[in-house]
Amino acid sequence: MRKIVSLFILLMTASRLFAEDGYRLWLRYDKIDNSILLQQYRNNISSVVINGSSPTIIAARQELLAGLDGLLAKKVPEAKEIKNNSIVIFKKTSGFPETIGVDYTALGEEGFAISTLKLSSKGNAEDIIAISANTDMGVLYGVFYFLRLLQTHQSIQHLSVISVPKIQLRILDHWDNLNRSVERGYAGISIWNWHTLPDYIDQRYIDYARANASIGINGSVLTNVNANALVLTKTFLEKVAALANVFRPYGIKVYLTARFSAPVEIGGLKTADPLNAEVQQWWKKKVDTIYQYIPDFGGFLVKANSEGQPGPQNYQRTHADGANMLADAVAPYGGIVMWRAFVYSNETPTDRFKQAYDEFKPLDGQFRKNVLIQVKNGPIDFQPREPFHPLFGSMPQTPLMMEFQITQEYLGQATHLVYEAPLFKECIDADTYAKGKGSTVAKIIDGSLDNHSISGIAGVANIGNERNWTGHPFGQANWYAFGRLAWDHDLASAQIADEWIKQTFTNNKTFVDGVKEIMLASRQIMVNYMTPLGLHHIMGTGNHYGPAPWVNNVGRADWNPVYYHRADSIGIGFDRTSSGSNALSQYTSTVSGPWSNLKTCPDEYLLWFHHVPWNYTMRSGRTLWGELCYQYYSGVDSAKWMQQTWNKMEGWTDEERFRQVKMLLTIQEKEAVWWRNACLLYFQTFSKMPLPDGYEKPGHTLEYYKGLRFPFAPGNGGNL
Ligand code: GCV
Repeated sequence: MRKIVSLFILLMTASRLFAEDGYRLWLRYDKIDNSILLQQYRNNISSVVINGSSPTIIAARQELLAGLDGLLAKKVPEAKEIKNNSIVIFKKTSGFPETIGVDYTALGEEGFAISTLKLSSKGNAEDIIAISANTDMGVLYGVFYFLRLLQTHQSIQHLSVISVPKIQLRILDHWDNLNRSVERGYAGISIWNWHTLPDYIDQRYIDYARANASIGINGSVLTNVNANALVLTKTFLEKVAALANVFRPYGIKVYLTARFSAPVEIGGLKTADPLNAEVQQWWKKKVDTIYQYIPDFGGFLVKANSEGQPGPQNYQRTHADGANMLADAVAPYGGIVMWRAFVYSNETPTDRFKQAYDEFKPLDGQFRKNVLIQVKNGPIDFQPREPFHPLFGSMPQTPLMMEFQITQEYLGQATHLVYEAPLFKECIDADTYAKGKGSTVAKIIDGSLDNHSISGIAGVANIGNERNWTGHPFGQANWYAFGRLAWDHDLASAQIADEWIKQTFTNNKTFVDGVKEIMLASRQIMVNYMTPLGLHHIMGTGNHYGPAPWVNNVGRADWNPVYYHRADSIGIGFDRTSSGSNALSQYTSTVSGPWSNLKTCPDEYLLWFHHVPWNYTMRSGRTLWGELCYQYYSGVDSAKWMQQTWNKMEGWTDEERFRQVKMLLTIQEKEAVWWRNACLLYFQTFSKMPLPDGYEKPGHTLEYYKGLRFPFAPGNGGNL
């Protein structure tokens, strides 16, 4: 009996040792489980030859050796000399080996080449795989790419890869507070442990850098845009420097958020007026100090005169005055300023949709060369579906950065499986027609449409200190997809999903196909059960959790859902045509033309732009009310389908994550029902129309849904 108990304990311990907790993300490097392929790879990789000794090359070496050890389940020796089937990694300028026929001018600072070739060594022509670049960072990116080929079971014969990022600044924005709470964070507290920094370097910092480098992210804004000036004090700069030291070998620069009133709050000045000489001097000195601590500091991200944050308008100055003052301070060091266009004011009587454009478009051409204007993907606020922001295409003289939200503030937070690549792609691929057909948002943010010398894209991170980093295991896919698209916005959502699943779970075809299907459908499914037909901003107040289209009592008009859906006895939706707020006039006529006309406006944007009668006949032949019901109900049906499809995956992946996702999909389905019932019961008080026959009746009354409270829902951070 004792023996059986010990065996049981041993087995339990062993299974715990190998438990798949998600910490390794997509960098798992487990043994290739296809024996034929494994043998081929082993035959093709006999040794590794590494030229160089910089910290970045050391990181590349470690990654490559660890990756090969794991994937091939054998120690691949490091060799000094090239042999047959060596993998050779080197920087072009190292002069090793002399020439391999790669056009290095095309690779720039971060690109890389991976080539299968014959190289002579001591008179023999050896078959090798060369991973080379102009810079050490290019080499590291190449190593990650090569490991991905193995992880996703691709051929490594006849390689001829050239990969160059399309956008220069590929940044994660952390909305992390100094007390470690994370605004709109759903995966625990901040990974930055300010209390134990700078002396304690958590392994997570290194793994964070590895994960980011593996997908090409090269910047990290450590702090919340609702900023705390204390991060600019020496006590914190020392801690920031410690993180920068960890990230540097991985090509990641650190950035900080600059609180505009810092000169007053921590500098003892009476004003933060950007045109005041003392204030300018204060920032210059502050920047000098920052660069003493962090010589490659990236620059500042600023939220100003938005949602209560201080800014230049407090002193009757413009956003350009504010941004330029900071830009002048960081310019001598090569730093940049990312100034956010997310501005709207309750006091301004115009539609919130229009306000960023109204404020920023007139400033085009007035910003310094090292300023980028960071624009959210939609004009309101990261909703499940938004039309692209009208500033894209409207400020040709200014580099515009994209700001996506990876964290799922409005997308079911950390309990809904929503794969965001299709959402990102929809926006990136949108055509602004600013310079005729083909003037896509992608070309604006990569700088090619208007020939800008800097370009950038940011994603608000979904990372916290939960063991698996993102709370929902599929949240990792959104971090991954952001990085991959930031590197190459032409990649397809399906390809990104495919490679993420293979690296994160398994290459098993049944699993890959099934899960990919769920992922690719998930965004539209969520739109259907939350905000179909162009509804937007109808979630709970403050925590933004769950449905609350009835809220009409928040202090500011533009924080109330009723401001956005405008339901009344006639119909529903926000008239943004010329007979309404005329926000559509902010787009080129090629874009606004079809959207302005009720008959040609795509269904998915309908209620963004039109107040539509309840009995209006839709393309489907249903009335608007009927269509709304149809979409909400099909959203719930599809959420059920996601569960059923996932259930078929049992046995194809580890039990631990299988069960985790299964439980989360149950929550998602329940919440989809909640969204559907609460919204339809509420809108029915205006439409006065019945639910179509055959639809399951809501399980509760509208009063019940209205009475639900969630005082401790995560991510609120004390802000709306
Ligand atoms: C960081 C929305 C969010 C806020 C966020 C703000 C912003 O309003 O709810 O939490 O604040 O956007 O992007 O600045």
